[in-house]
Amino acid sequence: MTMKLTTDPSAATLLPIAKKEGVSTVWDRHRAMQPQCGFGQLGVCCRICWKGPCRIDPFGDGPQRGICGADADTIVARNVIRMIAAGAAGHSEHGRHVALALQGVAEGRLPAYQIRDEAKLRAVAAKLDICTEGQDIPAIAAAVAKATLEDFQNQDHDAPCNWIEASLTKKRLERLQALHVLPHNIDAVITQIMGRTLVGCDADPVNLILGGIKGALADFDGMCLATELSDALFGTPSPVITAANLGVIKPDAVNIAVHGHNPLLSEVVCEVAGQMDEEARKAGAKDGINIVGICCTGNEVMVRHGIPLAANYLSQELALITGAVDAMVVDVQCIMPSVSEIGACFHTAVITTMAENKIPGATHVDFKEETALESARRIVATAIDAYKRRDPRRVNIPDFKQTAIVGFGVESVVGALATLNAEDPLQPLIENIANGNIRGIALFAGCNSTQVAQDSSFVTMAKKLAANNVLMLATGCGAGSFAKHGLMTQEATLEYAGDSLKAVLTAIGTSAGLNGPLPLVLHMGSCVDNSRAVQVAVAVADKLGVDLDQLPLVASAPEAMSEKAVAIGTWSVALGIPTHLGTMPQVTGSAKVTELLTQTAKDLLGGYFLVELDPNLAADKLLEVIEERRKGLGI
Ligand code: NFS
Ligand code: SF4
Repeated sequence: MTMKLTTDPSAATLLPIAKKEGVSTVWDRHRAMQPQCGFGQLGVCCRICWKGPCRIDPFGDGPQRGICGADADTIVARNVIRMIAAGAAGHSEHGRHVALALQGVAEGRLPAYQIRDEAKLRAVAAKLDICTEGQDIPAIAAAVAKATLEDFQNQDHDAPCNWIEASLTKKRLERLQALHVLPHNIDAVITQIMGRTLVGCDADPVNLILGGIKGALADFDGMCLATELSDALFGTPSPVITAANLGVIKPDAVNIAVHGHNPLLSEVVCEVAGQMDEEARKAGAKDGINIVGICCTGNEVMVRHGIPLAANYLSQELALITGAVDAMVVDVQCIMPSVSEIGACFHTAVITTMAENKIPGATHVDFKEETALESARRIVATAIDAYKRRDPRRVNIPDFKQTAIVGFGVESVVGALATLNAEDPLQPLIENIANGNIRGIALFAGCNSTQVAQDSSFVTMAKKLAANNVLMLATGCGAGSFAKHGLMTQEATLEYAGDSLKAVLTAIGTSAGLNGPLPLVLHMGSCVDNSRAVQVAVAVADKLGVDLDQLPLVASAPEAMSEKAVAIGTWSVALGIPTHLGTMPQVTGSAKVTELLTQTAKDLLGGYFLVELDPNLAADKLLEVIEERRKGLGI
């Protein structure tokens, strides 16, 4: 294997140390896994029942049907929509926790939480058409929680989920309704996917994929509510200057890495760490407690509080190999099971917190919203304890960190634009798109994957799109890539943006008081915060009286790997957005499913998947798509 593994500069320091310490990393295991199974890669392996596993011969010589008679189209479609169901389950379970926490706060049951952003709560209530006149904050919170939980309970198939109805253009809702893909109940839709993909059920690939699209839209619903209710509880992001990459770990502090996804855990850990700082100093850490983020939890606390980001997905193990992380606290999703073993090689306490997400070898501190403060205190105390066992001779913190200006929620984007036109904040954006100063907008999302040299596709594509005057938004591990590589800085705008984009970013940034341009890529938050980008797009589309599939808007997940990314990509397509994938989706064993997702979708929904593994060509293709959309609008 001569492929470059990662472009993250920290790895150059830490991979040799991993080798010396005898610690295997994700890249070692990737190498050991070669060659990977071709049937799996094509999506034609079926393990849905115990007559199998069955696999379809892609060359046409061997079996063309599984033992039950399912062909490649059925098998591929079933496999991919099960991925969507899993992704939607992850996001909406996260959303359900937040909604239940909001309900608990409204009822005064959860001392660890409060409504930190009342204005946001009121805005959410208005969005959901909840009358707030004369109501106090707990009553509004209760009503918002109730309307949200209906999205998990409604049994009327003809009544779409509340959040999706409140979050899309009218035209898009009509189009999705006509295809019968609007979800009425998140849980029911996910259950239906599991049920229809059982042995001997739905075998029609088109019908299956439509069911998958409905599941993906349930995923979108879950994300919208997770994002907006988290803002009400923890604050709406606004621009903040912070830093990213492993250099944010401090040698003289108790370093606690918060990792996973749900802000319900990390917010309380951050708060309690502030209260226990003195204890850390007493234990000898002269810089007190230093919280750093990993993956989407990292993004959540980064955009809300400016907590520095240590790592995105592929470098989570490297954080431990620095030998200076005293505790890694995790909740759900994207946590490599290898972390407990690596933690044990050092002094690091790897702490799991969710009853349904444990890792052998890790310490488990059960985290419940009702007793969140106590659990957080136990977690921080465990970190301080571990710090005392740290071996300074084994500490290797790479000297890499980049400044990152982050925290661009819808409100702060609109707020920045309002400094140019208070009456009509979207006008400056629309004007600059119409006159071509901004050619289009690209949303970068999704993961890292060992199929791609870490971060390289994100960075290559962003530089090219920037030079061609495309405005860029980012979330998730994509945002982490850009932050680590210095593309969320004003300097990056000056260096990489095309002239007209640079002028627009400078005008907005200067008038918003940033003393210079906006950063080259705007960090909108975690993966669930992809809903923020949709909100901006919907506002623009509504103002122009068009639908989302007419806007010069594209999405890209150049290093996707998670089932959650499959769900997000699919709703992005369903909303009418051309969506690039830079890793090979496991569907190409069925020509029919591939055609459905990359071509037929375009007629049905306006959006479609565009697969291109070469980041340079991918950027070119997205630029072409943007120009085609501009032409359609006559601009
Ligand atoms: Ni999204 Fe976030 Fe990262 Fe991918 Fe995982 S952390 S929810 S799934 S790997 S972007
Ligand atoms: Fe094989 Fe059919 Fe069972 Fe799948 S469902 S494993 S194709 S027999």
